[in-house]
Amino acid sequence: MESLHERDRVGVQDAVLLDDFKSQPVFVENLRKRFKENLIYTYIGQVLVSVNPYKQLPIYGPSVIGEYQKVHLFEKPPHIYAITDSAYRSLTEESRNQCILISGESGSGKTEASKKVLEYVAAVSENKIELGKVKDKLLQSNPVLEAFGNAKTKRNNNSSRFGKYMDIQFDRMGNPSGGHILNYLLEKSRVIQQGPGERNFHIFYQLLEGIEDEYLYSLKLERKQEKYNYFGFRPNNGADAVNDAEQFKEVCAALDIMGITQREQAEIVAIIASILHLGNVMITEEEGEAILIHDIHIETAAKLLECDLNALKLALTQRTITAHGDSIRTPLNRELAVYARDALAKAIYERLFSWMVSRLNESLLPQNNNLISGTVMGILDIYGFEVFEKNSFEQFSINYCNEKLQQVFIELTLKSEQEEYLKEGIEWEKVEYFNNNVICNLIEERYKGIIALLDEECLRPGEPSDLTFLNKMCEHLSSHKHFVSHKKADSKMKKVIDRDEFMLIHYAGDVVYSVKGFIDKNKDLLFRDLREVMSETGNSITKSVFPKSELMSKKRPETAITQFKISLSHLMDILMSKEPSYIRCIKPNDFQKPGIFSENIVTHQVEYLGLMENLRVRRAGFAYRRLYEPFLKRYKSLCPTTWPYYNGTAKDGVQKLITHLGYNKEEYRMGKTKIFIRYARTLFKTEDAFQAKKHDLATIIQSHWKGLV
Ligand code: AOV
Ligand code: MG
Repeated sequence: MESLHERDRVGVQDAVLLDDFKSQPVFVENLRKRFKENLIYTYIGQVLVSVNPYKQLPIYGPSVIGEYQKVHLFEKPPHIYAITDSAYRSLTEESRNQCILISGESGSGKTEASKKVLEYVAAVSENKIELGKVKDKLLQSNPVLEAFGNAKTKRNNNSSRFGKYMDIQFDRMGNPSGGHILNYLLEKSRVIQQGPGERNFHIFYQLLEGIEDEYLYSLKLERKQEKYNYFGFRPNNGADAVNDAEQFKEVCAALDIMGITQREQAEIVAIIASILHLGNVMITEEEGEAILIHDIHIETAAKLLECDLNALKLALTQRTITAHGDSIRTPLNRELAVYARDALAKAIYERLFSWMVSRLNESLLPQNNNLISGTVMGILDIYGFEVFEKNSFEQFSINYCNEKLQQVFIELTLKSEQEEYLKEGIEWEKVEYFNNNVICNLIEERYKGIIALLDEECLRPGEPSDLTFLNKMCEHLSSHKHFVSHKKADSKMKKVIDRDEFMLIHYAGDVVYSVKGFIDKNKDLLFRDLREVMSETGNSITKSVFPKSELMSKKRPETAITQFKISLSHLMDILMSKEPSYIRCIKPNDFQKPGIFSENIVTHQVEYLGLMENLRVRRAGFAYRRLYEPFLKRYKSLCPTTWPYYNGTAKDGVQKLITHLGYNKEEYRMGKTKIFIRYARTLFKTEDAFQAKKHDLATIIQSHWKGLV
């Protein structure tokens, strides 16, 4: 721990130690002091707060990992390695499944944090050749997923546009034996359109920049980005441009390591190229009927996907409607044909992404089933809360996901901590906190939540439109405290809400959403004719992701948002069943620049992440708690009454043990089933005494055996 003088300069490493722990400015000032000294990590008890430095710091890598190995959380300066080590030990020593929950807004450092966790786990386990392969695969899944699932946004040059939950599976020796990835709702609209100054998914540029001339020529592509309609906005300047060509090499190498064959890789390249060509297919109209301009693009797209050119052209300009057993072909107008073309591009990309995840999962399957211990460490890295100038269905989904994650945080820390004190009969001061459950309900409540209203509108016959959906929301939700319609907005409000917009007061801030596109994006319609053509392609990946069975199915598929809701609810169950560790990421400024600590921006995040409540609960609470039985079992040898023979109750035994150890009254409380220890240092003393005793006993036994020999 730092000296008094040191603390003045660099602040305290655990906010629990702040004199004025109820003051938000004091908390933020502590973060600022540390940030200026490049100390980006601070604890609130067991929760790690991380402030994005936006520069490479020499605080990672093998030697630092070595320092954190098997050292108790509070014995070294705060670090993501310490949190990971603690989770890893709980997993290996006590067989408890773990999950590391990383949250924070867009650009705060979640994805980087998730990589550090993985890096640590890979480094601390044994170094055998066959294990090396598994670890390599776990690590190399990242560049692949980032190439296909990340993009430059206004908030983050490498923004995750999908949610990711990854389980690392362990063998009985505590070594990683495999992994499994779950992916959540990819922002596929980005394939056809991006906001000002933003880019399409990295892979498109990587391919154009990184592929050899000849290969590029065979795909009928050019390096010039302005040639492609699906790159709406040009990169604004080269200063923050990533090195796409170099990254393409890394991605190909990673695909090799993941066991993706050369043939599969060629098919992936063909699919990406075909999407670029599809975007350039020109469509005109004559007497209300769409006509494709026959040119190189449609021809190449068909060739790359290995499908029949005429069938593809037909499916893009006509639609088969089946009624009473009869099929009739009706022509599409230009607008619908453009819609169909874009829907196809988005669907191919989205399905390719899911295919990639399942292919990675295949490659991450544990090789030797006998050795699987069944314990896992999950890492959750989702897209962070985001607000742009224009927010649509995508931001709505992302922010909804963040609301759900905040719920898990509340359930698992604030609420459960307080409930435990009550249950155990330990006296303490109740801490008030904002429970965002009310917003989750507004969004997902049955029959009357936003999702229910949106689905109802999407599925009703007639002409549902974005505006009728908006009206419906205004009608049903206008009295809700967190829903604001343009009618409700008054002059005092900072934000202007237009007639086609609504505002949600999220836990993390107010966001105005435009309803434009909600219905289409939620319906997520891809005409059957196109799915049929795709199911017959020679490109085996495309063929497999558009299965014939889907065409046979009579069931109406769930809407996009309902699928998302179901998968999030499943995710919540997964998270709740594990022992959680938290990393709360904070973005220090809006410029993605090092050295700038904007107090306003940090304060806002501290507020909505509930860090002050977290601190108050923690401060009122106890650093450590344990059921009486395991506590006694571990430390009984430290007291002559409990060792070598003891047959009273565990609670009595613990009381005798700690009295013997000289715990004073302030240091602990006896609950109904658990002992609560206020300070970590008290526990350390006991643990040290135990280790010393164990060592002494081992020496005695050894000399005893030697004497016998
Ligand atoms: P995010 O995952 O939280 O945003 P990232 O992890 O992508 O944010 O971080 C954004 C950028 O900040 C990275 O590309 C790095 O340049 C920098 N950065 C983050 N953490 C560190 C660190 N520990 N050390 C050095 N630089 C860092 V989003 O996916 O947009 O929600 O959706
Ligand atoms: Mg990210």
